[in-house]
Amino acid sequence: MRAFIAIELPVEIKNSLSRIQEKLKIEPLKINWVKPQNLHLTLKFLGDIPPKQLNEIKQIISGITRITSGFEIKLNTPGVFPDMAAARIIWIGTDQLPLELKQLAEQLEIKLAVSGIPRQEKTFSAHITIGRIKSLLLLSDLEKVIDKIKTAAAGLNWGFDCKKVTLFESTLGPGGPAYTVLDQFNLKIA
Ligand code: 2AM
Repeated sequence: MRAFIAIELPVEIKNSLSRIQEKLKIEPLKINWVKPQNLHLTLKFLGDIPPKQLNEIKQIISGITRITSGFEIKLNTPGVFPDMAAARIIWIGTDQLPLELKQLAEQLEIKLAVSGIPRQEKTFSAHITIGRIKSLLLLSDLEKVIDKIKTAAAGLNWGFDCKKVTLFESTLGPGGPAYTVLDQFNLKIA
């Protein structure tokens, strides 16, 4: 089964992001916009795991979340991966990475690696993917998209309290992935 660990977003934030996506859809650009119900902040992509490993993974997540305090995250900046010249992913993230979030992602990497889950080579970057670019955009078009996100986001309050971590199964289908909650883990009350 394909699985990943993520932070779910409050419905108000999903709605705000969805409104921004709607504004950008009028552009004739080849971008797959992530469905509002699928918007999330990935902590760790597990890839294909044998279902019999699930309990072990849940215990690792539980061990980490139990000793990590909940935190507030402020989403305040759009960006792209890997860079403006070859952008494939459009995201919203933060330039104020909470220490607890950084530790959560690091601990998951370290402890899951012991159980044979491959480590992510890149350092953790807290982001919510909102769109996937299907074919390279002109730099000027991409700059327009990013500017529009900044304008649309100005004045919005995108802070939220993160109190739990979710383990998702991802099922790939012709209409895109469908995510199912496998389990949820409360963070320590701060
Ligand atoms: P991202 O969009 O936040 O970057 C569920 O599939 C999530 O896992 C995706 O939203 C993506 O996170 C992440 N993901 C999917 N495939 C991945 C891969 N091969 N390597 C790392 N992360 C991946």
